[in-house]
Amino acid sequence: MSEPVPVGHPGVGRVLVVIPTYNEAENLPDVVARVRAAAPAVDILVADDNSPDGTGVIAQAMAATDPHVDVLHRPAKEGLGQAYLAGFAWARRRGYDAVVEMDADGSHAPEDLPALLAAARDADVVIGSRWTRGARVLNWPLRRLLLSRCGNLYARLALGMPVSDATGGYRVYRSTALTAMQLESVCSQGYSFQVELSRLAHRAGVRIVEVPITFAERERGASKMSPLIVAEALWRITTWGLRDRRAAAWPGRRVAGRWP
Ligand SMILES: Nc1nc2c(ncn2[C@@H]2O[C@H](COP(=O)(O)OP(=O)(O)O)[C@@H](O)[C@H]2O)c(=O)[nH]1
Ligand SMILES: [Mg+2]
Repeated sequence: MSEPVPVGHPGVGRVLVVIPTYNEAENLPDVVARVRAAAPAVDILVADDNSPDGTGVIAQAMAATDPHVDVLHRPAKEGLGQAYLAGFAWARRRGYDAVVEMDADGSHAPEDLPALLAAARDADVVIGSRWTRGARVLNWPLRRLLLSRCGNLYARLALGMPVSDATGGYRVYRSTALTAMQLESVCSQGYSFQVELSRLAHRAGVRIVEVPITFAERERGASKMSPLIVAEALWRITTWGLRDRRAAAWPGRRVAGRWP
């Protein structure tokens, strides 16, 4: 009798790369092609928020010719966090063993994906880190560098997480970890989603490892980062930090209300 053929990625299983998009028509075809070349066994889901530039139509055309590519058409722009939650739910319904978060603009090199998946063999969550030894950040303006460094420092101090890049968005989550993290409580809309999931992973006690990546500023299209997104992250991190301190000071006392 022949050996069963392993499905998906060795040691990890079936993997879905979720790529959230809003106006990434110039970038998406290249990124999808690079993912397919770097990791031929993974599947890709483009979670598009009805981009006015036709990104969803381009994704649909790619899905029509490649069985490894699918599209989730969402009716309106609701923020990165909500697009990812919809993508994770899509993956769960189809029984994927792990999901990957990856930006559509080329900042997250698909060529780094095999290293992230290799690390996932011995971890529940793998964070592609810009701020560990061996990582590189290319062509980012000083303003963004400072925002990322200060944001990470603040998140680490406020939330007490041993994670060097809690705001980064190039990650692998095993499905079992997502279940343990209880995503029903997630309330972030923008980029604070990454910090929120780092916090939930830390609190759930799952194994988190960081792998150095080469992060490069996008060459085409515009960033969707805005002062509102920064304000949401600042407010949420501060509120989580205060709640954690209150819970530590008064163990057993229930904190009223929904998590911020
Ligand atoms: N579906 C969806 N994707 C989004 C939204 N906002 C940003 N993105 C995507 O999230 C990724 C990161 O966004 P980007 O603008 O590059 O952020 P930056 O790298 O921090 O400047 C890209 O793939 C964007 O297209 C959104 O509201 N909905
Ligand atoms: Mg970007």
